[in-house]
Amino acid sequence: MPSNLIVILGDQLSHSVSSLHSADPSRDHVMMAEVADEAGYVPHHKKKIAFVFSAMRHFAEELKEKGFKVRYSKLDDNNNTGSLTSEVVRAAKDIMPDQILITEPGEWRVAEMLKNWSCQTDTKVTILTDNRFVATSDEFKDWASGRKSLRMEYFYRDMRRKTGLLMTNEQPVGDKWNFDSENRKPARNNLFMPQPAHFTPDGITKEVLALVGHSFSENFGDLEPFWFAVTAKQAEGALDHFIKTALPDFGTYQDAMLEGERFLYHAVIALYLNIGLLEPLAVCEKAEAAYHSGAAPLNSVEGFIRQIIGWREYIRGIYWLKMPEYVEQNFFGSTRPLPAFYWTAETDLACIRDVVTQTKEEAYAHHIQRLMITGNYALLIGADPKAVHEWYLSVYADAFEWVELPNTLGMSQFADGGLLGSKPYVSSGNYISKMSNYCENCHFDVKKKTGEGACPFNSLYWQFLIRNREKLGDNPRLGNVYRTWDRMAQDKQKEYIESAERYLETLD
Ligand code: DLZ
Repeated sequence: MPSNLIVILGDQLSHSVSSLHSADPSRDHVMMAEVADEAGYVPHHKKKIAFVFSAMRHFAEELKEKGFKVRYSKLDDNNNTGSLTSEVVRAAKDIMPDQILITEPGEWRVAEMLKNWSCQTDTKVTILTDNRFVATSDEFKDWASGRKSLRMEYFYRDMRRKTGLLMTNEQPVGDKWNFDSENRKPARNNLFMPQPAHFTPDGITKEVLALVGHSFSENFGDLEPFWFAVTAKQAEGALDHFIKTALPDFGTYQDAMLEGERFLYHAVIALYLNIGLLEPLAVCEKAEAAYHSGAAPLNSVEGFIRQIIGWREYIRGIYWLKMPEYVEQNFFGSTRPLPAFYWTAETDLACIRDVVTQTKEEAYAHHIQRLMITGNYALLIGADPKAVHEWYLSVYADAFEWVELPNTLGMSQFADGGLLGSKPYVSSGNYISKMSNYCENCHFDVKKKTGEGACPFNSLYWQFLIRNREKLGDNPRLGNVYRTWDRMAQDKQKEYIESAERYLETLD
């Protein structure tokens, strides 16, 4: 049998990953590398870098315990050459393997990089399918081919059939595929608020925190307190804790927002799934078991499972179907730079201040904060979608391009012109006021539509729809909205447009 150099990337930290399937500790070498290029291609949040490095180091230790020879480059090793490619070249030269083995990377940029490895090392490179997803990218391409519309719902139903999750005799449990009509309730302040499981940094994590604090001192975000899980065992604990304390109300309050309540009933496990500490199917099976044992209701469990085998898989399929052109999409031709307060949180808008502050402190915000606060605002002001994408990719610990890019560019910014979503996710202040308590302590008045002191979302909402009417006017889901505008008195329309334009000038 040929000897292998098995390359494990920072988001491939699963013992079941395909590159390790037939690995033989007595014959093969594993290599992992902390490199400046991966840590620096966008200005990642300090906590995100610490999370990835600490989980990588823990995974390397686990492999060593299994008897593997692990060649691990720490970021501050003297001979670390700073890129994945140059570290692979260096390792291949020292180890002289018969072949280099790697599971396909999650990101197009890295997949391109890999194409040069064979000639740069003069060694055969074998790339294996990533088995940690329910559908392979080729299966998704087959599903997508010939379809007029690529809506998630039908793909999701196929994934339910494929996995058998929440199915009885080919029928969905509860006789419906989707229970969202029972979800989306606003939260009240006096609700019991569970918190995600916290883990105390051990020696390995402390060493990483010192390294990141020193090497990335200028990066965005607070490094400490650091409480993320960094091993599969801890991540499993975080999942169990979520299922016990928050899953029952996950569905009901999925779209709610409360100032200072950073996690509500969300799982905060995407970061663990996305680097391989949790397996998607095993996660869903645990949630399904909670439903069958009566510990969690169907609306919550179905909504949770849909996020994982529906949305997450669908988004990955779109990424590989549409890259590399996808990242360049800009349907509205938006060019405005992202306001500085996306990094500083220094703004009078209470909702943005709250979301950016928690993003800075936690490297986390939940999906409705990302979609309807920072995403909504960026879309309304006409921010450059690529700048918005780079912000999301940088600031969230769970953000890896395959999942973040379609969510940001497609779902949130409608920059793909409606491939992913049937209409842009924009709202006035009214939606924010209904779903949160942000407006109660805001400098701006959400009830005031235009003029001094009015909530900017109100006029920006109409100005966005009007300035993009040529592109959106035929959208059937916006028909009512445009009819409301057309019925509005002309002087009121003028006030909205002028108010928004005055506000936008303040951003210039
Ligand atoms: C996100 C990340 C960071 C910050 N650092 C590393 C690293 O030093 N070494 C590594 O192998 N991977 C890292 N990653 C994850 C990679 O960027 C990831 O493999 C690609 O995004 C492909 O999905």
